[in-house]
Amino acid sequence: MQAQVQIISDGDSPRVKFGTGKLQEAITAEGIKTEILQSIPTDVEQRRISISIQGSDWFKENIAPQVRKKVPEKKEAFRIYSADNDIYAVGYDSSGALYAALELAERVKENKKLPDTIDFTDQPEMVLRGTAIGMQKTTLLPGRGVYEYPYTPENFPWFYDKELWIDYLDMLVENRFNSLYLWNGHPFASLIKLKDYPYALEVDEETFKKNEEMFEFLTTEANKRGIWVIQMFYNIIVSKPFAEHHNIVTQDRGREITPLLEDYNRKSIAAFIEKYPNVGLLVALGEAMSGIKNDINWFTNTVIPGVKDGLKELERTDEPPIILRAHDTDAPKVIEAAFPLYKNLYTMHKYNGESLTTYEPRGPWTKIHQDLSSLASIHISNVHVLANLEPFRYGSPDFIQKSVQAMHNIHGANALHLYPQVAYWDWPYTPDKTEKRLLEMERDWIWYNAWGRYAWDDERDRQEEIDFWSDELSEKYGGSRKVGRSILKAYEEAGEIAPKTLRRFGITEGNRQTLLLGMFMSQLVNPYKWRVYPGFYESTGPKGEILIDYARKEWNNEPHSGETPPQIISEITRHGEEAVNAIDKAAEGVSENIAEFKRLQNDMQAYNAFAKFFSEKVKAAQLVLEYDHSGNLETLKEAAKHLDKSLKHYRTLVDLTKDHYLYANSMQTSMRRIPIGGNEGRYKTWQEMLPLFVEEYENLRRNIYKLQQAGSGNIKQKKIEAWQPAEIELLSEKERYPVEIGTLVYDRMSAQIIDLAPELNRLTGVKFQEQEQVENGTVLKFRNSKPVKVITGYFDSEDPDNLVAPTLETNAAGNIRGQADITLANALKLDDAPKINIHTYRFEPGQHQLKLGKGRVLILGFIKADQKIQSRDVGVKGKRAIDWLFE
Ligand code: ADA
Repeated sequence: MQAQVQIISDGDSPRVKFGTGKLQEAITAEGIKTEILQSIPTDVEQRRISISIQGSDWFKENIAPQVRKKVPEKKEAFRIYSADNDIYAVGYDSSGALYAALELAERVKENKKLPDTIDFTDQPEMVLRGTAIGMQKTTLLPGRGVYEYPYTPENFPWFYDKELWIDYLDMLVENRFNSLYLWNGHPFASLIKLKDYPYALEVDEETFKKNEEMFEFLTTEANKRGIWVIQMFYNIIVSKPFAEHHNIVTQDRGREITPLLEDYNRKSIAAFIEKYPNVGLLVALGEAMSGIKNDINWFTNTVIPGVKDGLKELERTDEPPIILRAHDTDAPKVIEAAFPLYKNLYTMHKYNGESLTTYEPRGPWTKIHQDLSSLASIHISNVHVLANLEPFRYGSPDFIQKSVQAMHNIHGANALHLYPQVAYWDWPYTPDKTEKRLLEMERDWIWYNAWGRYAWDDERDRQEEIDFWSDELSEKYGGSRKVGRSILKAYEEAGEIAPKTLRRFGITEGNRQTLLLGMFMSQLVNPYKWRVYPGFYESTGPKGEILIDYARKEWNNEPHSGETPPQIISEITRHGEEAVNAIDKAAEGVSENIAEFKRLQNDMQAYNAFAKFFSEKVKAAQLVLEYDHSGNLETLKEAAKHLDKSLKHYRTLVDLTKDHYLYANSMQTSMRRIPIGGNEGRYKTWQEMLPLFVEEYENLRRNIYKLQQAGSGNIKQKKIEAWQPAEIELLSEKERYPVEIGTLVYDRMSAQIIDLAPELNRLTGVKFQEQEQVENGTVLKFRNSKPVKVITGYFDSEDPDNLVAPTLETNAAGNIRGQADITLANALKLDDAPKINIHTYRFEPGQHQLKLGKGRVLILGFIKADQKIQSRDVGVKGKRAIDWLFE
């Protein structure tokens, strides 16, 4: 039979060709016979569809001037129109033509036929719309640091699975994503060989070839779909064999930039540009280096020259974009210093940090976005690790649409970079406990659909959006539009819970915290002991009060302002209930994808149980804080009742998750600290957490009992033993001092110890010169024959002359010696100094150098590493924190 429709397109453009193929598939699926031609025949009668790029040679030869219509002059824009009986799908560029073909294919699918007449123009708002894939794993590889994962089939079997890539890339193009980022610490040693550093390569010959082949495959397939592949890397990391060869470490935040590091990295970057000319670079000047001077130096003297060297080899005179992340650096300063050398710089910054918390961002983090978007032509908003959404299903189009609006209107961003909704560290899987692991791209289809849809156009009418999503959902799960509407409601109600809870009660948006596992009472009543991430409260939500401020104001009868804790707990419990009601209502009409629907339903129940658990806990915490002001024991007893209730809901959460989830958080290392350390992959399920929450309840009960026994007097505290000091050999020429009342820790009278925690009584400190520490930092050299912990005292203040304690939000390696948590809060009092918190660094036997950044910090001595030490708030300065009630 003769073809009924002829599709005519420019076969030389891979994107046009790909779009043409997809359109043909859609038309053929409706039983219409098609043929593809390369040029427009003049003598046939069939209906013709041409797909073309406006202004191209092909266009000029094939599209008659009288049927040409204007396409907006914007990258990726397109117009589809009919004239006579023919259809013209014209793109401003090849991506525009691709999208025109796909749009037409979509319409054919929907209406089961080609349109009779049409004139439709479209163009994207966000110019880059990309997704992230972590070439990373849930745990560290033996002997390697964070982000150090060579590209090998053992580490990433899925990376070599071409079918999986095709599915993923198809999903991306369907949602009109046009960029794909691969994240890794130091990818170069898996992808290029250097003449001067042959030993740097960290994969075998066979793997190297496979990697070349996969990059070729991936970039070619991506390009067909209008997708630009971008490789991300962290600075300064070197490969393991390179480090071993030169007897250095692979990464060290405090390291100096040496000619060797410079040369190796510059050559790596140059070779990468030369070999993979279509792959972009995303640069993180952080984590494994520090100090703005170093950052600027590295970017301008190593990264940019490396890119330029590569371009020169290729005899290219254009400047492909280099994307700079604002993470852990002062990006506006770096960009300003780099502009004279390289013009085509894009910037990127995290949207709400490493969580999704608000569409009303403000504060210092918004300022970073605004500064960057006013400097660079393209500023990308990065929806980074979704630490507060793991592991349940998230798909609130309403929240997502408003977030994209905030990216444009508040931050000035014009591009999006999206992380997977869950399990970034475990891609391509989800944490669902199913017989066959679910693929994240499939489970979280709505996540990709929604962000892609609004990145393209965020000004869509809400009512029409409700209909659109209701239809999408009813198509997926069967049932009427009403059924779809109920599912949408469930998603949107549940979609408020984690954002609201984290921004009002969390310690950090960073993946240091896994919100949905819950929080301890101490974290609610004494959050600063858990090191609230500076800027978090001010940036990631509307103005409001955290619980301790709220309780104080209540007690003082002061007016409240903004979002309050009681408001949020009443809202989240309502959202939880509404979500469950809506999903249960939908359940009656669902007829397809039933197993997945049940999992979704279970997630809604889990969110509901979480909201109830959390709210009861907040009520308890509020009463505990009230007791702290009033001393009324009855209030504490009330608190215990709420805590008991919260446990009941937590048990429900355990029941709902134990057969449904493998874990809550995909980063399963000691970088996870809240609610509790995730060392060796522990405490990643609700079941594992439950006994700890029971214990804190029992501790409270026991302490109430003791308080009651003591009548109005104070209860007798357990005697606290001093930590056992350890023998070490100090290799730095330094004076030592006994850590006791009256000692001077610096050479000035006001640096005198006037009170201290009994734990510190037997220590012998190491004296440093204050000015020397502020200007050059602290270096402590010692030798030990048994494992020891170095006891350090960090000043709790914003004075830039004091060293900031290790911050995991910008330094994922900041806990490799167990130093990230405060071991003793408020543990030492000097005559004239802020509170001092104790952090400890563990060292195995050997010779060591502890290098700390610039600023005051106390080295209070060494203790035997394997003794049991209890973390607590000592309260030597000011009032003792109330969280002792839970110890
Ligand atoms: C933090 C976080 C890491 C990673 C990093 C980044 O250090 O803990 O997991 O996301 O930020 O690159 O932004």
